[in-house]
Amino acid sequence: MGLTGIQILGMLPKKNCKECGFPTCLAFAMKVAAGQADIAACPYVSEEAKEKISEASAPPIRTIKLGSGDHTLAVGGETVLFRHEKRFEHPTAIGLLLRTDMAEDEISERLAKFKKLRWERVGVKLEPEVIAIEDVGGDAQKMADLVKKVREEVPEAVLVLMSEKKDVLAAGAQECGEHKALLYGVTLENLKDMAELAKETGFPLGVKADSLGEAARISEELIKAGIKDIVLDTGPRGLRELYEDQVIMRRAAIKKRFKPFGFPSITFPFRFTENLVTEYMIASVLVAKYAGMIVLSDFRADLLYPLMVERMNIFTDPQRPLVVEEGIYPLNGPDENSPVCITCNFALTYFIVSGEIEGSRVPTWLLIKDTEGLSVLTAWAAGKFGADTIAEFVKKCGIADKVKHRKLIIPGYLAGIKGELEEELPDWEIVIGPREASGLPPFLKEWKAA
Ligand code: B12
Repeated sequence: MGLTGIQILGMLPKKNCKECGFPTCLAFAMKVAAGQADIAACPYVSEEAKEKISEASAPPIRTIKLGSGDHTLAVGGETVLFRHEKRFEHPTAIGLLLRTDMAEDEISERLAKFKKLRWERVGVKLEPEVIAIEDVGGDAQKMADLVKKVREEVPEAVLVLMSEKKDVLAAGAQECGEHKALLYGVTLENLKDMAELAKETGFPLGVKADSLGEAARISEELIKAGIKDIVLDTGPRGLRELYEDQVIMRRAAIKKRFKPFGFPSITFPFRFTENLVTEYMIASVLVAKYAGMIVLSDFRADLLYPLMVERMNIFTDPQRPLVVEEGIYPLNGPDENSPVCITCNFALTYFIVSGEIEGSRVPTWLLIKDTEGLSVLTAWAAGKFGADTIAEFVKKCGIADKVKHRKLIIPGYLAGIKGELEEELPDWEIVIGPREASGLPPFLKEWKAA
């Protein structure tokens, strides 16, 4: 169980030095207990206390980091059973399968798909992250060659290397260098060898079990052997069992703090069907309940896209609205005579307004002001989209250098701030636009710079 703020305070040196960034040790302890500050920020806490507090405040499901640098992928780190209790932390990683016995052409075709099948939706990138390479035949050189090819052609991909043979995984790991791959294939038989390999490489291990009980046993043995980074596969028995395993592991880790299940899972839906559509349906269940990683037998745009959208929706933070970046958005190729509109950075508002402007084909500058994801009127009511903040943004954003005229079109719902805004921006004429974005196309077509 986590420690309370008072328990943490008891372990601090209580100097109230403020070096942690908080005014008192008590305030700092409360933040650490709430998971909003890291105990390492205290320069005077003893190593022993640091370890105890870090351990107690660690998420019940360990965060496993794979890859390297800009291409680091985190899985796990979950703290709740249901998203509305707080949020889910790390989206289920989606991967594509390669096998060491696949023909060159097929591998090239798959790598091309991996690079191509990515989208952007409401400002969020939808991208697969993982390539899993399965050893067929136990040839270490073949594994090394394929890992090398994948690293060269898609350096952004995080790798899962699949084999029950230590030398095959070691050869693949060698080609990864610093780019941490998941070494998948730990069984009761090879456990000792694999634990050694994990220690040599510093790479996480993937458990390959035949049942929930066996997964717990292997996990327990690995923990005893000093392995910290583990990913769990409970094995292919049936679809129902697969689903139940995910739920049981999540519940046991979060409700009972059962350590052997305190790790993310990896799943392979193709083991349950030969039909690709069914495979993606299984994957969609696993995104919702609770897979850490899913490896798919193949990528198909029409199946991958909805899976990615589902993942995006489940892993957004319910307490934070989707936002777009503050800035100047040129729509339909505007020039120095084109109209200038302003709106908030709530993604829903942005996509409605920009969609209408794009549809009108009128070249337009759209200014997006950061309102912390609130809609026009909500932001106004919250003091984030009033005359003062809009004026400040218009002055600093640089739009005055892009247009010759000085006319700013504001949302019709903000008509009430016209006078105040003209006082704040004396060089600008404030034009009240229509209330609804659907009124923008006829409005813009009528618009004249002079
Ligand atoms: Co509120 N909220 N809300 N709210 N909220 C409403 C906005 C409203 C109108 C409800 C009411 O009383 N009738 C009032 C504002 C009253 C007023 O000022 N006239 C209101 C209030 C008072 C509040 C609170 C202050 C309540 C409180 O705490 N006392 C807080 C403030 C938040 C804070 O302090 N942090 C509050 C909170 C919320 C939550 C629950 C957080 C959500 C916020 C969700 C979000 O913004 N991300 C919330 C909602 C959902 C709403 C609600 C129901 C819908 C807002 C919405 O999402 N609209 C409205 C009621 C309503 O509007 N029916 C109340 C959809 C988006 C797309 O609309 O941004 O306005 P939009 O964009 C449209 C137009 O403005 C136009 O096109 C878009 C589509 O047509 N448009 C244009 C947009 N940009 C541009 C640009 C140009 C140039 C043009 C021409 C047109």
